[in-house]
Amino acid sequence: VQILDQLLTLKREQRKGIAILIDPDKVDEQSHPALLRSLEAAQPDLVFIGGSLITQERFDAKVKALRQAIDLPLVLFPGSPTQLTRHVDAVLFLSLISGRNPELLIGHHVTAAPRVRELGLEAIATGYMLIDGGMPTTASYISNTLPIPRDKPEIAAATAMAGELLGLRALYLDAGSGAALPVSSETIEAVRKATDLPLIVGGGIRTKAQKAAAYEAGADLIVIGTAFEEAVAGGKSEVRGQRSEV
Ligand code: 1GP
Repeated sequence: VQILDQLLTLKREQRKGIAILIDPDKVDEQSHPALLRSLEAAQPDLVFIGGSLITQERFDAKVKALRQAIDLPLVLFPGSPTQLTRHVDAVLFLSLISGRNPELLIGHHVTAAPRVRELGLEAIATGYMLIDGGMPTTASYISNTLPIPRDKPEIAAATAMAGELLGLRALYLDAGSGAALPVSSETIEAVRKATDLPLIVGGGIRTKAQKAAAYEAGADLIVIGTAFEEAVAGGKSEVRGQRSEV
């Protein structure tokens, strides 16, 4: 339970954490030096691994190479039950509790459970909540679910409460990768008040102000994917008029 303990410690000590999300399909060994330099600059607490449409065999090899290069805890953020590998410290065992797709509430878990056990991975039961980020994202399209509307913090709060009552150990509020708008402070605050679980927040976070707002509203760990990828690619990129500060 080391990684869950790390999340609980972040929360208990009100030490705001950061996780960098790496899509193994977008990195190869040539890009490792740039990746490592950017990780050094970002100083994350955790590295999340996951994302795109990648075959199982290549996934395993890519994550193994990352494991050898990166001296930080690696946590799988799986996009499908085939994205399991022994070369990580833990897996977010995600239930998409904002949606009503039974495969993502229990089906994939049944498929994945024997392999998670076999690999001896720490599995962190996580209530994953997609929140509308102003545009359709890969996550809402692939999961075939509707996100929780941005302006309905009470629905997010009730969903989070249900997750806690069901025994989940962490919550992840996600506006989806590359979201136009990150999860609102009102939604984060409502969920923070509704539960005691460690709170992970991601999707569309690019600027220092957005990070600070998420922490201020009650996030324990924020997840940065797209803005980090741009930093690795050498981009001090201008996106929607805001300079990426990650
Ligand atoms: C997506 O929360 C993560 O699941 C990260 O999102 O790529 O927008 O940073 P970004």
